[in-house]
Amino acid sequence: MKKKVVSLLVAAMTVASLTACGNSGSDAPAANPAPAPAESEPAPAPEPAESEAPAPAESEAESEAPAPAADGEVISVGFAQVGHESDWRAANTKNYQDTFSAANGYELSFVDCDNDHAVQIETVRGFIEQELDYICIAPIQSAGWDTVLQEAKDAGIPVLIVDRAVDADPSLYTTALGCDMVAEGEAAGNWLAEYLNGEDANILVIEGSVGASATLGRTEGFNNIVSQNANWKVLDSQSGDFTQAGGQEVMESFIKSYSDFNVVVCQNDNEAYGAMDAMDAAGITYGVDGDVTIISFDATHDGLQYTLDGKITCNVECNPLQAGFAAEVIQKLQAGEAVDAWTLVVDEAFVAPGITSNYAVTMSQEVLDGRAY
Ligand code: GYE
Repeated sequence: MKKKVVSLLVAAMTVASLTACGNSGSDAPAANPAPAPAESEPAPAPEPAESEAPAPAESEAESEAPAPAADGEVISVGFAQVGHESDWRAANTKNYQDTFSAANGYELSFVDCDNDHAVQIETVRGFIEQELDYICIAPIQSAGWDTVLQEAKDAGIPVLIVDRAVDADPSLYTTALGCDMVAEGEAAGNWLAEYLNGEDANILVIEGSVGASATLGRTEGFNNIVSQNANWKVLDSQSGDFTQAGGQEVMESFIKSYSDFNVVVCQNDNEAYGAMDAMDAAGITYGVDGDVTIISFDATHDGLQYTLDGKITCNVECNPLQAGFAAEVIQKLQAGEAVDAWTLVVDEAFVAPGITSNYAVTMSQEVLDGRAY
């Protein structure tokens, strides 16, 4: 079907370009696009640098299944997904496939881009050639998007940037949605400062994939807090590519190079599983009763099981159930309504039992039982 949304998009994009200049206390908008209000709402006050997660612009992440297309017409949606690197990604993919189902009135063209930026660009080009109604992109890396986004814009196809952010002018796409990665990194750092209570920290960081906004944002946010603690030292920071094998490999090499560390930050749960395997093999103890404190991100079901078990001491959530937001945007555009430039998916942090924190929820079996991913 062809759209009646083009003129509406011009209005929405104007809002986007007017409102997307602030951010929640960092200076890296690519990794942390500022939450933009709906047209009718006042702009949110900027967050201080050491803030906790910013106030949500939108509702809870877990949304109901979307209503089928109002006019009964099938809506074609292309989704250029990052790949299949992690449990988080698997949950995110399933959520898109469930949400953009035929029963809900969609025809989803799903492409797993296997963490290859060039493949992802060509995938988007293919969606443009097929004249799909909407394109969702979960960007593998934040840079290098201007040309293909311009092509989509020229073709009049609305683009939703989902999960991760792009380093491109917001006028080139319709809307963006996802978690605030800088705030996640700051939450991890703030929790650590509270937990260590003045103790020295010798920190090793296993980063996510190079150039991904999730990596850039979590690194930046955590470093914001490192710089406030004179007795913290980041000994090394290397990419584990958001995979278990990558986390294990990086941790093994860290163990060879460093003998005196007491904190390991893993930028997702799968990397943490690999890091724990490497420490087990080397006889290094970790967790609330061990020598090394592990911080992780994602807070997937298995990651939170390790948190409940006291192995991962703090786990900062990033909710992968985001497809409902994308469907909501598409339904609004279908109805000729304006959409927000940015939708924040809200998340929180969790800590092992026995720990209380101003920055995180203490883990319990109930929390784990309620975890859908
Ligand atoms: O943390 C990681 C995944 O972009 C937020 O990508 C996402 C990250 C998530 O591979 O597990």
